Formats: sequence, structure tokens, C-alpha cells
Amino acid sequence: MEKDCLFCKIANGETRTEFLYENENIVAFRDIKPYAPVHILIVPKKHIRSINDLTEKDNEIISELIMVAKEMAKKESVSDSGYKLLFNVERGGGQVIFHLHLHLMGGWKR
Ligand code: DGP
Repeated sequence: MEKDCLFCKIANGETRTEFLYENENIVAFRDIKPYAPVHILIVPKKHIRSINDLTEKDNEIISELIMVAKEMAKKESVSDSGYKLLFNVERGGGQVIFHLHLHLMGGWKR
């Protein structure tokens, strides 16, 4: 856990954030500033700053993030209509919280 990291605090249950999903490695919760009718963040409990900081040791976490996203899409009924999965990477890529997280966005009427 990284001192002063908001998502470390959330993932470790130190805030009132409601989890839609939790296992020993990952939590998922709704984005506080949603860009889509369904906007969920899937977050590893391990502190990793961004995609740039991944090592081969993290392969399992990354595949788990994607599998959890798939499950959350199904639970939120956006699997069939479709959705986006997004990693923002560093400031230029729109990242503002420097703890790795995968955005799941969907539910638009098209
Ligand atoms: P990014 O730009 O990829 O770093 O996305 C960070 C997202 O985190 C942004 O869409 C807003 C969301 N967020 C920031 N603070 C909080 C918080 O305290 N709670 C929740 N649920 N989401 C947050």
C-alpha cells in the first residue's frame, strides 16, 4: 500500500466506497464522475502506478482485471449492447489517479 494513494485507500476498505466486486486481488466500484450510464473502475489492490510500471509478474493481475471487467459488463447488462475498456496512461493520456485502473464504460442508447 502506497501512502497518500486514494485508490490504495479505497481498495483496502479505508473509505465508504461501495464495492460491486471484490476478491483477494481486485475491487470494482462506480466512478464518482461517470462518463457513461455504466462507468465502473476495476482496480488491483496492489499499488502499480500505471501501465508503464507493469512487469511480467503482473501478467496474472492484468488478465484478471479484464476477466472481472467482462463479468461486470454482464452483471450490468451491457455485454450485448457493447462497452469500452480503457486504461489512461500518465498525464498526457488523461490519467489523474496514479494507481492502475481499468475503466468499463457502456450503457449508451445507440
Ligand atoms: P483516470 O483519469 O484514468 O485517472 O480516472 C480516474 C477516475 O477516478 C475518474 O474518472 C474519477 C474517478 N475517481 C476519482 N476519485 C474518486 C473517488 O474518490 N471515488 C470514486 N468512486 N471514483 C473516483
